Amino acid sequence: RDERMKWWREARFGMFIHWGDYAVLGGVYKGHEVARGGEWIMNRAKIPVAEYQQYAQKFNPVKYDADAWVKLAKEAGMKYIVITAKHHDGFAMFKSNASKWNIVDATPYGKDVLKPLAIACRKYGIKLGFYYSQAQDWNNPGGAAARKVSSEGWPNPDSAKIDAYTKENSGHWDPVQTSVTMAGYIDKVAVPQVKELLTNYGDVAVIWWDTPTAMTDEFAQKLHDLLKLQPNIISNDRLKRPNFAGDYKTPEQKIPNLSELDGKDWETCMTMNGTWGYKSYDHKWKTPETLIHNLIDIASKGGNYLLNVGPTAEGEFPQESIATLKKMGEWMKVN
Ligand code: JFZ
Repeated sequence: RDERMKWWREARFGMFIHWGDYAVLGGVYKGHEVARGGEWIMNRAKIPVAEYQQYAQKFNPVKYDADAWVKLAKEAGMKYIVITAKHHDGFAMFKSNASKWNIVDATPYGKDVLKPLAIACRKYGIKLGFYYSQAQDWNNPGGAAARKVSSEGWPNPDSAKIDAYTKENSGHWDPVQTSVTMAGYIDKVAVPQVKELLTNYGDVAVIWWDTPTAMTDEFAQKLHDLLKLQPNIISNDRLKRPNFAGDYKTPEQKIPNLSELDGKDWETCMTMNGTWGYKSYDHKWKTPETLIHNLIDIASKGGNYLLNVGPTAEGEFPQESIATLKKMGEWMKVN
């Protein structure tokens, strides 16, 4: 394990990328600004599955330049990248034979975006990791949905009805979501997709699980068993608690106090503004000074800093993120 963790322990700084179909909406649904993370918009606004999938028609990241993204990460002093291969909306950013709800089959762009990223990472000596939402999946039937009710930020005239339905149906809002069991989803979608991710992209350094809603130990074991496909892979602690602890802890949006540290490996992930997935109107950018300060604080306590970028549906990093990363790079060069 120590051998496997060596590069990670020295890395200190990485790039998180939250990118998916939700970038098309950019935090706005039917003219309303929907609260919280842009990547949660389908759930917050309780958008029906068939309607949400229409937005993929507008996902056409023709400006995507994997080489430029990785080069920028490298110049900022980052040593690894973790990208959302599939977030809670179930949209696969790669060619998948397990579900048509993927970037190749469902968008006019028609290309796998992970392939060029893997190539660029190899070129620049940056480690590549995949975020995979193993439990929550709001589009592939059988996937879980967080048991949150209320359509925040979207004044739906039917919200009382939807909230009642959601409460009775384990967080779901569209009948199609419950047409398959979760076991069916795990076997037919999650397991084959993780297999695809761990076989088709060369070395995968990290798998970043998230929100184990409704996971069982049995489901977790099936996914955990696939890690043998990548003997050096490192995984976080969000597959299923407490029996699948992974290799490191993931305090989110905060830096632990010295008294909270217990000698275990940890990584703090953070946004540069207030959202993970792109939001057109979130201008609350943290300054490069703040982020450099965070990096120093985290590094001095032995942790890693995973700093997020939320690209647009056209395939570009927000200008503010680019400017900040360049500033951080300048600072890294002299320190
Ligand atoms: C999850 C996701 O729901 C979110 O969209 C984003 O991808 C983020 C990185 O991870 O959100 C969480 C997960 C865990 C905690 C908080 C938000 N937590 O443990 O406090």
